[in-house]
Amino acid sequence: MIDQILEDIKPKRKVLILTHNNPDPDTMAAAQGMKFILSKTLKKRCTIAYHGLVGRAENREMVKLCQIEMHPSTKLNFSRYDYLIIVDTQPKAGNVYIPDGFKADVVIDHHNYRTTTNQVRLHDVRPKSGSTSTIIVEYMKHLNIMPDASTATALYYGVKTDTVGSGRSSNNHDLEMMSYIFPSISLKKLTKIESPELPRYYYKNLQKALETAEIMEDIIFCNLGDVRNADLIAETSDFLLRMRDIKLTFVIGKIENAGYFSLRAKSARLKVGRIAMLLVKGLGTGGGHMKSAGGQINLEGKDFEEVTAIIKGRLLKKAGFKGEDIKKV
Ligand SMILES: [Mn+2]
Repeated sequence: MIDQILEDIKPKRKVLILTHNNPDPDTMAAAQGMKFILSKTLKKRCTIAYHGLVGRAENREMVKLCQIEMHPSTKLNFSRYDYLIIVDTQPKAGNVYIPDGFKADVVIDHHNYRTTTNQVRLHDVRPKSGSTSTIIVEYMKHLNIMPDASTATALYYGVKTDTVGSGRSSNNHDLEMMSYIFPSISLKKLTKIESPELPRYYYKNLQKALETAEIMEDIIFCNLGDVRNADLIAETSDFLLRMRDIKLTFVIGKIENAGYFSLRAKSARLKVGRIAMLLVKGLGTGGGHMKSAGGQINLEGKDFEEVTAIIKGRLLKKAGFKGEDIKKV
């Protein structure tokens, strides 16, 4: 696929690489990796753009230490670019900002294939891949190029956080790709990325999460209300999932006019990607993988608490929980 992509880009002048909104390490690393490939093979310079915020302290550290140059897409003039690549998401997934009248030329992703993606000329969508970074490293291996230390560290962390790091599904191929770039990574940078200093609001959020979390047998439901960034929701979900005897966590929060939620499971059997879609049917968009999923709800004309109650009802119904005996942490 990468040969085809490179052939297609050759005559183009300005390439834009888009991450998904509120970018995570996988999408940022994939973007940085593609940028590296294009500069190495075609001597092309490209721009990386994102929408939303980089929330998690680890991710901010990664942007800084791996020198990922990203621009807010809302401040960008899309018509200045003649080629658009989207990584770690798909055009109609609901978590990527593309202005009206613009279309993606290439989509590289590892989420479930969306039928609307067949409108994109070149797409490499592999739901079996643990991360999009895995696919990018495979491109590098195929092209016989080695990333620089910053890019390698970013890609390594990208694969890790989407697979082994969070206990999500990974396969041998992901591990093979990690070992391909391992000799190039900076361990010093990686260590710093993995244990950054944390802001005060992180602890405030944690306090709120512990106060509001409701334990219902093996499920935790947590409404954080207003949050500072969407990553805090996913972080809280991951954190609560570590509790003994808990199988599933659902965490929801609100940022301005949108609700965001994160669904996590210890077992891949639960297929939370599908549950996420079901929970927000008619309300918003949701999706994900076997153990990790999320989604967003446009709250214009809707009440956040009402929407949350509907979703909670659906979740409990799906779990077969009657709603009695709700425990606190
Ligand atoms: Mn990913």
